[in-house]
Amino acid sequence: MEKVSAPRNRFFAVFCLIITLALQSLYNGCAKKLSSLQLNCVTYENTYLNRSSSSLSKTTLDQKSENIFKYQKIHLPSNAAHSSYNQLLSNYEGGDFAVILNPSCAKNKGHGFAHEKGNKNGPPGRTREFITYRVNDTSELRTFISDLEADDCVIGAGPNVTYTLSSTFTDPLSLSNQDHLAPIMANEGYEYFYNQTYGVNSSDDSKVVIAIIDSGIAYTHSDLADKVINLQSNGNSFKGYDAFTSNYTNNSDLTGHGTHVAGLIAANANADGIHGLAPLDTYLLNINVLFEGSNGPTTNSAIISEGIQFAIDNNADIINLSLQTIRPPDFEDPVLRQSIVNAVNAGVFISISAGNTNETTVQSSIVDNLISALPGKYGAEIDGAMTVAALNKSTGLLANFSLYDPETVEIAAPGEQVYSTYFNSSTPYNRLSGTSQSAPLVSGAAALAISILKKYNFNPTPALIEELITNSSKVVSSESIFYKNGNQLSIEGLSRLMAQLFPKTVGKACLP
Ligand SMILES: [Ca+2]
Ligand SMILES: [Ca+2]
Repeated sequence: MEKVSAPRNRFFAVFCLIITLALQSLYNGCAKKLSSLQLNCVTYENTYLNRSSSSLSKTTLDQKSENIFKYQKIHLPSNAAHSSYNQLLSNYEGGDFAVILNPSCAKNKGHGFAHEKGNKNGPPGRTREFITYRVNDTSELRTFISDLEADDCVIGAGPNVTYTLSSTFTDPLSLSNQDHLAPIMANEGYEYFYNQTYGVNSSDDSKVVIAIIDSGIAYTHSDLADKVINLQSNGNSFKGYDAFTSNYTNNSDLTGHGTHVAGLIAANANADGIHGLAPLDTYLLNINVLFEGSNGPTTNSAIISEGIQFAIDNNADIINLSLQTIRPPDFEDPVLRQSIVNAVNAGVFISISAGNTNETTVQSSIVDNLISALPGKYGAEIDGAMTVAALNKSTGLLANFSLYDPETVEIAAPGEQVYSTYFNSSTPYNRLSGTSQSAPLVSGAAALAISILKKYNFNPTPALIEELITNSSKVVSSESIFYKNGNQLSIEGLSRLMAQLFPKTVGKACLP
C-alpha cells in the first residue's frame, strides 16, 4: 500500500478546501440569482442560468423527423392495395391529395408532374411547395401515383386531410366566441399544462390565487360561482372585500369590468359558457376598489394600495391591475409604486394594463415622450410586474386604442372585442375592448406557469414568472417601436420553454 507523504496530504487538504469553497460560492451565487426558486435538480439551474441555451431553439422538422417519404412518394395506409383504389378515393377526402414539391427542381427540369402541376408563382428561394391535386377515379389515381414516383422533384404526397381547430375544453360559448385564445396558442399550450399524466389537476397542490383588484366580481355567475374565494370575518362568510370602505362585502360587480377580467383568467371549464385562460385549480380574490364618484365610478392610490395589501395578506399569487391614469412622464405615484414593490417582494406577480386612449394626439404625445400611463410605467421598473399593451383582433398588431412605449410596455396580448363573462343576468357574456382585457391574459399565463411549478414543489419568484413569459413570447420585430422587443404573449411558447427548463414537469429525470 502506498504511503502518502505529509506534504502531499497537506496539498490534498488545501486542494479539497479550495474546491469546497469554489463549489460553495458557486452554489451561493446560483441560489442568490434564483431567489426563492427551490431547486433539487442541477439541470434546472444550469439550463435556466445559461441564457443562451434558454432561448428557444428553432428545430427544423427536417433535422427532427425522419423522412416518411423515403421509400415511396405517396404515403397511404399500409393496407391500401390497388384493388381498393375506389374505396380509397371515397375514404380519403374524396380523392383530394396534398403534394410536396421541390419548386426549383421542377422549374429547372422543365417537364414532369411537378413542373406541370406546381404553382410556380410563389416567393423565390422556397425549398418546398405544397399543392393540392384531385383524383376522380381509379385510372387517374394509377396515373397520379406513377407520375409521382417517376418525378424526382416530387418529395411526397398523401391525403389532403381536413382539420378543424381543436380545443381542450368543451365550453360551447368558448368554441364559438373566445377568438383571443387562438393568437396566443392557448390550446397548444394546454398539452403541457393540463395533460393527464404530468399536468395540473384539481387533486394536486397546484392551487393559484389571483386577486382581481377591480370593480368587483359577479360571484353568482355560473362560470365564476366556485371560483371566488369565501372570506371569513367574525364568523361570517363574505364573497369579497371593499377597499373603499375597508369592509368585507357581498356586493356584486359595480360596472361589469371586474367580472369580465375575472372570466378571462379563470372562468370554469365546465362544458358550459366560456373558460378562462387558466381554468383549473385557480381561485379569485374579489377586491373592489371602485366607488361612485361625482364623475362616475372612480378610485385612487390609497384605495388601490389598500386592495393590494389585502391581496398580500390573503396569500395572492397574482394581482391583476386593469387600471390607468394618464400623466406627464415625470409624474410619480410613490404610494402605489411602493405597494406594487411590496406585493412583488411578498411573492406576488402583477399584471398591469398599459392604458387606453382613442385620441391620436395622445398617441403621438407618447412618442414625443410627453405623457405616460400609471401604474403601467412601473411594470418596466419592477421585475415581477409586467405592463401589457393590446393587440388588434384582425391584424395581430398594436390596437389603435392601446397606449404604447417601448421603454415601459413589456408585452402585448389580444385586447380588442374580447369575449368574457359579464355582470348582468340578461347579458351574462359580453365583448369588451381595452388593455384591461390584455392584462388578464398575462395574469392567466402567470397562473398556468405558477400552477405547474407549484405542483412540482417549486416556489417561483414573480421575477422568474416575468422572465418565463418574456423569454417565451412571440417576437414581432416590427412592433418593437411600440413595446419591448415586439414581444407578444404565447402560451404555446411558455409551455415549450417550461418543459425545457423544468424537465421534471414532463416526467423526465434530471442529473443529480
Ligand atoms: Ca365554463
Ligand atoms: Ca417588469
